[in-house]
Amino acid sequence: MTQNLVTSVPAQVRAVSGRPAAAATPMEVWQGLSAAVIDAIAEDWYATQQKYRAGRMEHYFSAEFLMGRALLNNLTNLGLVQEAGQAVEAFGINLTDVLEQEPDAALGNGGLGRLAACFLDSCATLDLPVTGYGILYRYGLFKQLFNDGFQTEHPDPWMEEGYPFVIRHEEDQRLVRYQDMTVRAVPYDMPITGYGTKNVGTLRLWKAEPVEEFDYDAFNSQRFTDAIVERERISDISRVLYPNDTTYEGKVLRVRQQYFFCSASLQEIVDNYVQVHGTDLRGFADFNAVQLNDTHPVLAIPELMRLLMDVHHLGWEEAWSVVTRTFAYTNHTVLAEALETWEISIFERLFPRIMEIVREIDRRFRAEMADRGIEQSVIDYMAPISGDKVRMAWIACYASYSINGVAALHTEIIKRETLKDWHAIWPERFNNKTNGVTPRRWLRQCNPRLSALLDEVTGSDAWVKDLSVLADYTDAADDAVLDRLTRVKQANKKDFAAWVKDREGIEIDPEAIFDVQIKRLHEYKRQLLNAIYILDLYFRMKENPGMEVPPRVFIFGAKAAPGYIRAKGVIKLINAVAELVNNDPVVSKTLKVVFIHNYNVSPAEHIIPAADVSEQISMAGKEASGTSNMKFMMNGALTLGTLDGANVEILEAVGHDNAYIFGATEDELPELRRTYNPRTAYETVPGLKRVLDAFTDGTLDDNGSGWFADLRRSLLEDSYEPADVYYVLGDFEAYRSAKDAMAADYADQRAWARKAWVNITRSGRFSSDRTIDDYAREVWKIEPAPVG
Ligand code: NBY
Repeated sequence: MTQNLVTSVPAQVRAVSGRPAAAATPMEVWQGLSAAVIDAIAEDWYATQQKYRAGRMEHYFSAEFLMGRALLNNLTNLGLVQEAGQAVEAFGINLTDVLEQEPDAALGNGGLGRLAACFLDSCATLDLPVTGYGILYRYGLFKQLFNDGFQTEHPDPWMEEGYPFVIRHEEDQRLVRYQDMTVRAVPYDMPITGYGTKNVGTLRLWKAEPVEEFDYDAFNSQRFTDAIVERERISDISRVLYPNDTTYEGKVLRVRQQYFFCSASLQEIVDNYVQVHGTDLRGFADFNAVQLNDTHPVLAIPELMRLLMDVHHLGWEEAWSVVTRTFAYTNHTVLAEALETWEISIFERLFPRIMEIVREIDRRFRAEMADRGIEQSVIDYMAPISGDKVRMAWIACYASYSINGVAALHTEIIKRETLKDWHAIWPERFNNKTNGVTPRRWLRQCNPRLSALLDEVTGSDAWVKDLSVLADYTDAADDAVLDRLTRVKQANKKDFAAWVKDREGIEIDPEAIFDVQIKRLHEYKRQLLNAIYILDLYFRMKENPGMEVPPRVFIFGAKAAPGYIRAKGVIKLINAVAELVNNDPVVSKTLKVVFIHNYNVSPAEHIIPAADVSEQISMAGKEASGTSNMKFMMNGALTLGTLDGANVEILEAVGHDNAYIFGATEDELPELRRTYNPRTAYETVPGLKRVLDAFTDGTLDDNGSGWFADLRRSLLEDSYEPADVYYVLGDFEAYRSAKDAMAADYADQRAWARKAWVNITRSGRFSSDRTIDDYAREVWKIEPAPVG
């Protein structure tokens, strides 16, 4: 680094604001400081790109990258936090206020998008030649507000005030051709710094623009509106994350998006291969691998076939041989959405050549399967084309050399059920890659107090790059360390209480147990089970005023898909429970319910370091992995969970004494469900009837929406789906016992701190560095390529 931030920042702030640094707004200071960071890494970033393009590379294709804020993350990775503080304090502004100016880059829905972001951080830190490719959405995931306790959605124009962490590279633009339009794909690069390394990775996000700035003919012939409409149709492609795909037109746009970033990225990767390695494309897969983050980028498969055959003149077999050595596919769910399908008519309309290639893949697949003697009904089920639909997951399974699940249990389930026919034919393609999260953002950066304690206990910051070193210190905690840990948590909880007061206007007691469930709202994640527990506890306390109840704050954060009415009903229900509990003069002394609105990456950075209890209560077999479970563990919260997803592996790491596990297991559920009658649970499990009746007897108000009656019905009555699909009432008693026992255990602070310490020190396996090292060695076959 040539310059110190203390000298470079004022100059950058002046350049951005046009006034002396001391007169700039906090937003302008954020802009200036961010520009100074880009300035500081520019040389290394360029050197890294030059180095990577010469060797074997991995390309991570994802429709989502949930990056969150960039500035503090970069300062942390570069070791510049203190210096940045000095730089801005010199002209009278505090670093925290500057950092709070930054919008979250919410270019993802949830775990899948955040996983991609953690992976990029690990790749940079491990000096691995990996580039991310996605879409520069102008609007990220909707902003959530509550109106009378109902979720309302609002646009998130996150870049509108300028965003220094993406840099436009006009010179690298590509054309993406559809049958009805040709679009300019302009890349915007985001630098991905690593911790304690000069390497700087890249996330390349494509923006759609008209080929010609303006259609002057249309303009001149008074067809002004036509000219604008066509421009807007093109800009629509990168306008918004997940346009509603329930209508046909919505689906067309979604497919356009998918093809847009796949085509632009592959054109660039192929061009780079030609520049560096020459025009014989048969060697492409020796230097390039592409990881498909779920099925959203699967159009890359026929698109690479097209580029190899139509542009570079390979024959089908040669091209197919390259393609099937290039792609690897990650599955993220066993729910029906894993099996993304699109109408053939959409493909025909947008890109007939791609459809032609898909038909040929289908034809050859059927022939190959028949040769193998596979039964016709099985072939029909597995074929890329079925009726009027193209099945993206089947194309992915057929063309990929690697297929992975995201936790041990999940991988077993996809082998046994979701993808069982594939596994029967190609077992060697299947492998597990248990998810991980980056300890830079999710510990070093968001929890400076715990970070300092770990530095002290271990004698260095080596754990930040190798979290597994903490395992050596599980037994090293004497009472003094445990008491320090307790004080760290208490201080974090105080900060969080102030943050909640400011953001949500609710007072909470930092001495209470902070019990947290933060994740997308889905029936299978069972936020409803948590809400039922709270209501039941409320009624128990009303019934028995002398009951000893450990003080607790129940904290939620969740967005529901705008069209998922039942999920929105659960949000409204939790807000109604919060209203009831928080306004009860007696119960509210002991219990509070807080629903953090607009849950996102940066709220998570405030919540997780303050959490005591991590709610991971999905119905067993449904949560592929979960990743918040890992973030909580690293920050010393204890898991209250089912044996689902990566919870299973967390339990293996910490042991039964240090986690609270309850409920039916994945292998028990089919048998349990055969005889399960939720009505019986309702009538016989003490407390359940009272709670479910409160949904509709006037205790809770759904403002006439009928949503609470629908929730109650979904638990008790068979309709187009059986009653209580997610076994909420079936698991209720086990959940209540485990949660009550856990709350009682909190009283022994020393013992609690010891459990928390075990969780922290055994979290090494859940660093995304471990996950990425596994991908790099076993799937991508790439080596670290450090610069300088
Ligand atoms: O991926 C999540 C899984 O539910 C979670 O268990 C896992 O830990 C995580 C990372 O592997 N899946 C997820 O977040 N999925 C989505 O966000 C998503 C996005 C798009 C669509 C469906 C699901 N889509 O249909 O387009």
